[in-house]
Amino acid sequence: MSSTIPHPSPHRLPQPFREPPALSRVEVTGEPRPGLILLVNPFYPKDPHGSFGKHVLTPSLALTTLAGATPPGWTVRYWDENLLQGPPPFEPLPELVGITVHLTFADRAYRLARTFRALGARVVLGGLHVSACPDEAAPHADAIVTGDGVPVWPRLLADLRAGRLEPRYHGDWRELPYRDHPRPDRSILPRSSFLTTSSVIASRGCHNQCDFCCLATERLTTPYQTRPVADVVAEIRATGEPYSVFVDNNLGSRRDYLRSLCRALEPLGHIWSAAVTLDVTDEPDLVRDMGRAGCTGVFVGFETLSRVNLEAVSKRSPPPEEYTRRVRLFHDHGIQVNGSFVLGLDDDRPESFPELVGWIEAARLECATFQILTPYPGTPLFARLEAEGRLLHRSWSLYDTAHCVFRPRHLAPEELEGWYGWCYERVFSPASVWRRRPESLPAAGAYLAMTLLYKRCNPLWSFLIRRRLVRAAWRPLVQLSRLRHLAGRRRHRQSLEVPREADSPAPAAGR
Ligand code: B12
Ligand code: SF4
Repeated sequence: MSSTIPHPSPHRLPQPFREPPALSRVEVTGEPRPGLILLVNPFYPKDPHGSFGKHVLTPSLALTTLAGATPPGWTVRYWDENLLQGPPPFEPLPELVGITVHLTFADRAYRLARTFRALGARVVLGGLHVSACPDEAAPHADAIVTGDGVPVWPRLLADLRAGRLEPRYHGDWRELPYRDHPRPDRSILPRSSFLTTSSVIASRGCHNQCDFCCLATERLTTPYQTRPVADVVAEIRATGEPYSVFVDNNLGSRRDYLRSLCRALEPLGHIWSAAVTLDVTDEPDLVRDMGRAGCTGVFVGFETLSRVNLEAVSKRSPPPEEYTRRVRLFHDHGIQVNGSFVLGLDDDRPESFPELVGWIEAARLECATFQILTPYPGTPLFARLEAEGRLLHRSWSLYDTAHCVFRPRHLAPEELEGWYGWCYERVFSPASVWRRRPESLPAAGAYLAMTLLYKRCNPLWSFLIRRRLVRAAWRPLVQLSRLRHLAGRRRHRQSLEVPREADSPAPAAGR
């Protein structure tokens, strides 16, 4: 084990990104207002190594989905504490407060629940962490919801009206076919606070089952399901946004579905990004279709450069020696790549991290996201590390992928955290941003503007978020990207001069 622990320079984390808004002086005199529902996304501390802008790109779909499933006769309000506008409004006091809970902000969610209940509101908790650890969440709420919230929500509201709210509800993932789910209600969102309110989901589940992924959690293992393509496209159109983010865990899990989606999206002239697994590049013409359909960026879980690591976490993925060629395929079709990497897998050693960053630069990944391996409760990884006596604690707020919460095989925990900071510092440095610029000049200009705003402007983000200027700041860059993408597409088509039916699945078809 190396004794050299890298010490990345300390980052200042402004107080609003570090601490939740105070709840100490909450006083409410009135009774709960009948029919008023408040949906809350609790505060979580931000990672000083990452971009603060990341948290205001798109809203999570959990709360808009519940709003969409709310029957008539209720008024729904939305509050996201991460938008830095203070704690949720307590006046008028809602009849019901619904809080979404992830493990990193479970403590904050419980604190909010306690406060609202003390004032006389009823509180329902749901979300990933409630599904993973229902017994922990139950004492903090009047009711908890595990599994799919959509089929349960109208039932729960009817029970509340009838005065027979139950302490636990479970939504089976197959209870309501995915095609029959109501559309999320985005009218509750503060539009100016997000880059785009068009976060969209088309599928759930994944053909892989990596042992660290939350999809491997008991009660969260969803059968693979897709929404009808026409519904997804109509929903995107209705948002009126130029840019959408697919929040599917893996939009590329079923390639025939992705292909149909691309064909239906192409005429919209819209741009979008999505998480896909690298194996979509098995079919180069699918990547070409993605580019033509407006895909400007993909989030790809490469995870590691080590084959041993890939096998150990049961990730079925193309081998690392093929990564560069496959990245190039995305680039050839105007698609930027944000690579996601898990640090601290059992085959990782101190020399793995400089090697990884070296590869990221050589392959010119436009963006990289690092996560320290984190055992989410209920996953096979959690069970394994627990059985091996390698878990350091169960302080969930530190299970945020920026802290090492287990004993890595070949590194000390603090050494791994040091390498994590080092990787971000290197990849966000001006020299590295420059080295990874796209080869074409216009693309490089857009990339540099976006990257500098996203990665190098954390003090500015604090100002933009508080003043609700996020959308205004991003919008010109988004429009520019869209116009550039459309122009590129037109040039591409002209240079090919072959009708779509004649397209060959060979890589050359997209060049
Ligand atoms: C959008 C998103 C973000 C956004 C916004 C997150 C936020 N909290 O606001 C951003 C980019 C900021 C983000 C950041 C991070 N994220 Co994130 N993110 C997502 C993503 C892609 C989509 C979330 C979403 O909209 N899902 C769709 C909704 C409909 O599903 P859902 O939330 O499960 O809700 C359903 C049920 O759970 C239930 N439900 C949910 N809430 C409630 C509440 C009530 C009252 C009821 C009744 C029911 C209910 O009903 C809903 C409908 O069935 C998910 C992956 C995914 N596809 O879910 C990852 C995911 C949630 N993120 C994850 C992680 C790890 C992170 C980061 C730590 C990553 C990082 N290294 O920075 C940070 C930390 C942020 C944090 N502490 O939350 C993990 C969470 C793992 C875990 N076990 O907690 C996920 C699952 C990705 C993954 N596969 O690993 N994320
Ligand atoms: S490929 Fe990605 S989404 Fe699928 S199981 Fe693995 S980590 Fe989860």
